[in-house]
Amino acid sequence: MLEAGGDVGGTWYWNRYPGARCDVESIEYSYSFDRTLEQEWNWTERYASQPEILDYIRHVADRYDLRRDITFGTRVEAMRWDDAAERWTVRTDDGRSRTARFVIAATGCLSVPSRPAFAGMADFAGELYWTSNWPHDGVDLTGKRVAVVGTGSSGLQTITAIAPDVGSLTVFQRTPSYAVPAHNGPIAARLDEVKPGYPEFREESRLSRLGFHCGEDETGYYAETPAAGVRRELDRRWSDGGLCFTLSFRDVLFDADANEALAEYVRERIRAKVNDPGTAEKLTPRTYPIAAKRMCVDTGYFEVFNRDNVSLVDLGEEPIERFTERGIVAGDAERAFDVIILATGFDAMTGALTAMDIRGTGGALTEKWAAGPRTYLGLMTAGFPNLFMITGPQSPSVLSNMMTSIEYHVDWVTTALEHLRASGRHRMEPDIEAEDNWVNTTNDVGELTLMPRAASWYTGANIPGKQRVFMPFVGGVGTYKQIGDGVAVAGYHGFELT
Ligand code: N01
Repeated sequence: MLEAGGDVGGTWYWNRYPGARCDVESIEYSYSFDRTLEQEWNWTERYASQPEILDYIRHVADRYDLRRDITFGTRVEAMRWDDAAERWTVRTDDGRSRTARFVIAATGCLSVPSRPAFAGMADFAGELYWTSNWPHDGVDLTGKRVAVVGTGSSGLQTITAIAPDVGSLTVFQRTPSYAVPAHNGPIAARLDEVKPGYPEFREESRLSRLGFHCGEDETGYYAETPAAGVRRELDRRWSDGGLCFTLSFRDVLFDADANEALAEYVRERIRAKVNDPGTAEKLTPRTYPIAAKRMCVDTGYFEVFNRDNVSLVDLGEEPIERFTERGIVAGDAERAFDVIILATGFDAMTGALTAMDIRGTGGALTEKWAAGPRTYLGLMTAGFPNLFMITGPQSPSVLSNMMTSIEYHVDWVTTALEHLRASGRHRMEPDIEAEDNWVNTTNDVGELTLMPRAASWYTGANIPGKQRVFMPFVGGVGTYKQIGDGVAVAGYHGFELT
């Protein structure tokens, strides 16, 4: 195993910014592969904090003695397929090359930060940090004049956490986010409830739409629900908290009226939380359907703007012109800062794969994917034999509980490798026809929804020059599992095994 980080943890190793926390419930966002492990570990909160998740991952690495097989601090730069030898040569940044029959790219969906180059950035004399690569020793922000650029999940959590400590906080917002309350809290009672039936609970998650429980069976259609019932359901989902709010009705992602009802409900809540009507309006999302960009889960984010030390800059009105030695010029004003924090997101889903120079039987992956990723089931791509992806593009991945989706892919790949070995074969690759069909299927299902209507990282819209195409499979985790299981049972239908 080759790992760029200095230790295990991936996302939770790098993203150590203040307030970092998972917005999938800890009871769901954990490994299910070992029943003893899931019984032993006790989460403390409904939504686990970054330090607690990192502790958990370290515990798992120690418990199964995984570190002995991991080379840390080593980044893969290039991979080349040798068709005669039927092996990959993998070159790393330490100058070494290794060969392998099979390669599994478990490189993450949100692991390559997007780092916009603002003019004059190098001139800034204060401290500059990226949430996606936060210093391990932490940063003392007490009493300082701080700017945060970016108001996605990372920005929201950072802003909420640091506001009480900093001298002043200026938030630079390009697009406001829809956010639902977390209602975080202790979890002991819920753990006692779930643990005795954990295997069944996990199986339900694997067959659900998002890879975690959202009471889907009780969900109706907005179009068939009377106004009072709509209100009751939204109030109930809001007081439950968390991402399941987006599953209040089955048609939220398909029916513009249903979507607008949810969006308007959230806007009303924002207006109720923010004292100054002008600031509330700026914080109110209006330009894209709710849930078409990744929803945020917040703990007092909007209320932060009622504090005297917090102000909001709407980049629509006052675009960032440049950074200076003292701070940031936006609109006509230069604002001075001691610290600038950039929470500007990631080159999502394809970024980690295209950052490596991967060459298969017919050329480079970057060329093959120039007009968007092309995969079969998000697991493999034709022309790149024996290269598996974990939560690759065109699988549910980022639209799901990543733990459920990661475990499913790991199991699927493991079973495929066992099958190859048992049948005396050593090469696997998708048929181009199966791949084309899958690409068309994921695009068609995506187009049925409102999701492509937002300029989101799901479509690559946040990366200048990246081809805009809706990348995840939106058909749901359970449906995807049924398809993936069916393909395997049918002798890996659509794959060529030799
Ligand atoms: O990144 P983002 P993130 N000038 O891309 C803005 C997961 N996650 O790190 O919306 C000015 O969402 C950009 O503006 P706009 C989760 O899946 C989970 O916050 O593109 N602003 C946006 O506001 C999440 O969705 C958790 O107009 C610029 C922000 O920066 C995903 O990771 C926590 C800009 C980027 O938001 C990514 O979240 C954190 C520019 N040049 C992350 N470029 C939890 O589980 C970008 N922006 C809680």
